[in-house]
Amino acid sequence: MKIYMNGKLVDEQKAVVSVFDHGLLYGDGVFEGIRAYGGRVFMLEEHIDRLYRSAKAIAMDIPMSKAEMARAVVKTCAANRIKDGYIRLVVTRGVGTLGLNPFTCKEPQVIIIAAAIQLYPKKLYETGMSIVTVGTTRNQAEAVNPRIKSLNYLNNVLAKIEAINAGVMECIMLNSQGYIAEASGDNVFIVRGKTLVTPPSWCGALEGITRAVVMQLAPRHGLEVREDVLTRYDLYTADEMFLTGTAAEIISVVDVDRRKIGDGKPGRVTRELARLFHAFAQSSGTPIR
Ligand code: PXG
Repeated sequence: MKIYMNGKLVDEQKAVVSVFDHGLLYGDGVFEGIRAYGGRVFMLEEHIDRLYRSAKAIAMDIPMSKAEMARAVVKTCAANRIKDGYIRLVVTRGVGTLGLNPFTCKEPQVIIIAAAIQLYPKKLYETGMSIVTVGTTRNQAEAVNPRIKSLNYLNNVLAKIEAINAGVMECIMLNSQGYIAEASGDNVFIVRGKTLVTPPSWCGALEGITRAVVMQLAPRHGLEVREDVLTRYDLYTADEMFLTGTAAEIISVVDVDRRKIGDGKPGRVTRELARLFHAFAQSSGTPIR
């Protein structure tokens, strides 16, 4: 496998990071997870825009333009003959001293990995997922804003540990006020009749790209979409519920905290949206060449 590192494609064995990189020492950096479908990179511009917003939010200047970054992603996919895959784009603060001061770091490190995708088990897309709400609350916007896709994912890792210890693969994180924020690595939607509702980013949600695609597709197919504050009441009483994410795509949730959502089976609206999403994903994107 060839890895893109700071302008060069290097062998996997040679793609190594310094122990003095603040990405390692402090989780100081930003990242993106991107998909390729049928030889095209899906929503590339949107991912790159979010990466640069995350970098700006942590006062980090990525040492290349957005257009150069897009070319680097495509080049890395081409070098690894990726048609359908998962791309991890990482920008660390770079090498500095052992102290916290990010301004000792000379230059951010840009790393691009293009590999195969690891999804939830296929069966889970047919049966739907069981999830739980967890005690670890989402980071407060005044601390590390959840809109920043930073390398510091401990908040989500702690939530994921709770989920796995409870015997499920994903969880719902609440914000410190008790409102639904998102899942540990996915956004949340509920379906009420012909309306989709998802928490606004100020409730503690990442502005997910898959979430944005769903919000674009739904109104073209007779569904209304709303951002609104949600509580656990809204989840437990929803007709349907699903999660969205680059890796997960659209996955139905059939119970939360062992309470059945709707009739406990993947709902009609969720299945239709998943179909529309796949059709859209297969028919758009930046060609890999
Ligand atoms: N919320 C969070 C906290 C995320 O990390 C999403 C929502 C979905 O956003 P997109 O743009 O992908 O639709 C993410 C992204 C994993 C994993 O292993 C998941 C993400 C990132 C890194 C790892 O499950 N999801």
